Amino acid sequence: MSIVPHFPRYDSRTVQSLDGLWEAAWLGRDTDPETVRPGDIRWDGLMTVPGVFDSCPDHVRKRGCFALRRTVETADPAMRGRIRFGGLGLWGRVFVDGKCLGTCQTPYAPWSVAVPPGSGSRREIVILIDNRFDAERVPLFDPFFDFYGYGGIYRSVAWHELPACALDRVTVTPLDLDGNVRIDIRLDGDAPAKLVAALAFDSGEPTAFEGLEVIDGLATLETCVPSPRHWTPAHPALHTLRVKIDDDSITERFGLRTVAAEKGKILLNGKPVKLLGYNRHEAHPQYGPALPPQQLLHDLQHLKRLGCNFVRGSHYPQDQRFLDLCDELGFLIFEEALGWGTPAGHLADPRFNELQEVQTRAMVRTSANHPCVILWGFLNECESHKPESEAAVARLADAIREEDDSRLVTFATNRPFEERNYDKVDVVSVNQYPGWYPENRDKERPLDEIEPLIDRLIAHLKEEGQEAKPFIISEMGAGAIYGWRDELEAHWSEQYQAAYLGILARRVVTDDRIAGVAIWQFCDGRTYADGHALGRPRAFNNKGTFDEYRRPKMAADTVRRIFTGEA
Ligand code: ADA
Repeated sequence: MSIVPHFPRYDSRTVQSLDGLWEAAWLGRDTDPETVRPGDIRWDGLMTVPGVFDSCPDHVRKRGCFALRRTVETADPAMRGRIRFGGLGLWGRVFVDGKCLGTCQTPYAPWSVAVPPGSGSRREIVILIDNRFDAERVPLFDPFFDFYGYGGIYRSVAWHELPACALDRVTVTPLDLDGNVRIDIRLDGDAPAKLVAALAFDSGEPTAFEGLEVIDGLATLETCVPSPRHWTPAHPALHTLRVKIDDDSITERFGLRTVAAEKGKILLNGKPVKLLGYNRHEAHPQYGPALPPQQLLHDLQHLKRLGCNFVRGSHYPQDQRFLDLCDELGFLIFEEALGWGTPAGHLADPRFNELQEVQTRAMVRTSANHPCVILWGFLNECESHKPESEAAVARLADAIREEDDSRLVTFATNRPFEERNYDKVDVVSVNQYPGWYPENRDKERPLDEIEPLIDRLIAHLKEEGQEAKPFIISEMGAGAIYGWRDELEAHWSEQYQAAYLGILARRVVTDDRIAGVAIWQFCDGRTYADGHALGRPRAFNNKGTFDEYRRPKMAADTVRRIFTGEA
């Protein structure tokens, strides 16, 4: 098992990890980041990368501008470079040797900046981070999102030195279960009209492909993987592909499996699979979204023990290290672009839609080789009952299918009875909270709302002509305060949550019309620290089956017994 460095690997170019300690400076709550010049900054602090400044003791809960600085010694100063970020937020700007090279407006999404050659081998990198909510600067993250919007570098950063024609990524798309694959070689830089590439699978000898036509930096071919092994949750076999061109090489890891939707079922390698799992935020009360690798692994180990095979990566592109682990442990993943409760006004805004498309394409391109990813999504709980949603949803669904036609497209709706976009998805995903946010507050036993609501959903999908599509419950759940066990067994008690998830889990495993569930949610997570926190005791979303330190509540055992078939 290998977690660092993750794939892809570039073994014939210089790559340096920029993770570690950086100089730092807090620039204030009122600073306009547009006016900041690196030469004016007084460096008086320290910060780690990855890391979020607003969880550090000196800056907890501050919103404003923060700067980071370090140098890198390049192996060859004449070479151009690229700095790759796994994800940052909420807004970031990169300067190299005092020159602004790029601005990131897509929180959590993979992102990179091109760096022209410098005059010497020592390059100075300065990153500005801003975590203020700002409709202009950060249109994709609204203050009403039900998870804390941290400021910092969430994931690993690396410096690459690039030849004139470099390999960006190579995507391997399984075409069938016999090992036939389509290979897309994406170049970065001066692409030739025809490409010569040597391809070697696993530890095999390279085979040369000559005269590959390059269109817009992309060369495509089809071939067959020797000794193909299928990737399944029970036996997650993985293959590697090394591609070598003149001055560069890349090793990608992939899995051979197919995904399809048929007669209301999700088919993995042609066989129906029921998705049993959780929504998971990348969150920890002290590190925010910058989780140490050990935590990523622990989270998956907890989920395995519960009998889960599925995670919805709510509500943003996932950490590549996490997806590497999911590939290795055999989890199935619903990866979605950043979004939460998007109002119709945003959905009608061209700039918002443009950035949505940018982050969605970046997510798909970056995660395309992970066999664990079977569903792509976006715009969690947008106002999909309003006409403005139609073009926005169509645009993202089309963009995904253009990037990758080998997975299923979905998005989580919380307007299932007024939904206007069922026609655009392969899988219907519904978020609902019967028995938690009650339809009728006077009802003596709110738990009795759960099953009738599921019945209504299934009947409604049939009326809408959506019966043939797999239907998953992409969110449902109840809050419980860790340690609060009470004889009334009311809302917020561990008993109420355990009873709730017991009803839900049992219904999902026994009902053929339900293709899967992502319970809301794996663990408690920080959220609103303002007036919205009135509905969120402790300023946490407490619907975790585990608390924020991953301590199990009563419901963990209930779910485990049902998902593992013990009860
Ligand atoms: C929504 C949303 C989640 C969370 C949940 C809740 O469905 O998608 O992020 O906010 O509600 O806890 O109410």
